[in-house]
Amino acid sequence: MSQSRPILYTYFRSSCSARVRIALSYKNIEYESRAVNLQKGEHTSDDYTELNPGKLLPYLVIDGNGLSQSIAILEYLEEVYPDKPLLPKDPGQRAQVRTIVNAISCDIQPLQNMRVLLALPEEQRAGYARKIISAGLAVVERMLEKTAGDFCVGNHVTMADCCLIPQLYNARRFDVDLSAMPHIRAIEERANALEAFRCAHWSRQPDCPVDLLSSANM
Ligand SMILES: N[C@@H](CCC(=O)N[C@@H](CS)C(=O)NCC(=O)O)C(=O)O
Repeated sequence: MSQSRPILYTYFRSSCSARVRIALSYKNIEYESRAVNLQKGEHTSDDYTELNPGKLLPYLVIDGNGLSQSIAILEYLEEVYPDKPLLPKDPGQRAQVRTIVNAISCDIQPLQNMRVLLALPEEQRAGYARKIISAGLAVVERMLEKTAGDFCVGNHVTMADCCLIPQLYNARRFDVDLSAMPHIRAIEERANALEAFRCAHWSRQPDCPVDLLSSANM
């Protein structure tokens, strides 16, 4: 295994990058951050596109591999760094974790991604994002009624929590009403009490502008 520290290309506000930040921190894998400013379009630069032709964050260089797609990265970390597992042993519970992961990473986040919002007239963006996230999280809340313990599936942190908590950053940014989602709010509170989630929070990233810190609910 390579001796050098992994390098994570990330942006403070990227929820997909946050999934990976949480998993790395939870598994105590030290890494270096390289900020790529989405607002400035740095993800479309030639240098970044050479790494990740998808022009999306995150991108992780680890053990001689260059990996894109946050869920593939979570699966890699789970396979190669099995300590502090992010998947339960029981196949049924593993499927529940992956169901929630997919509900967020396939059915919510892509619909409210930056490139999608930028395709809309500016005055429609926030309302559209709020609607998509609200409807998607309502589905997740229904799933959690059946699967949750202290966290999304049972009483241990899993990949599902690595995906849910960053999606809630976006929910709060777009003023989604979470009052009818008690499981989601309880899991958020428990997760945010853990150092792995705290240090991965958008407000704790070196590239987070100082003027946004007052809006951080941490
Ligand atoms: N399926 C990809 C999605 C990655 C993604 O959408 N990343 C966002 C930030 S969270 C991005 O880079 N957006 C730039 C854009 O929309 O052009 C993954 O899970 O890694």
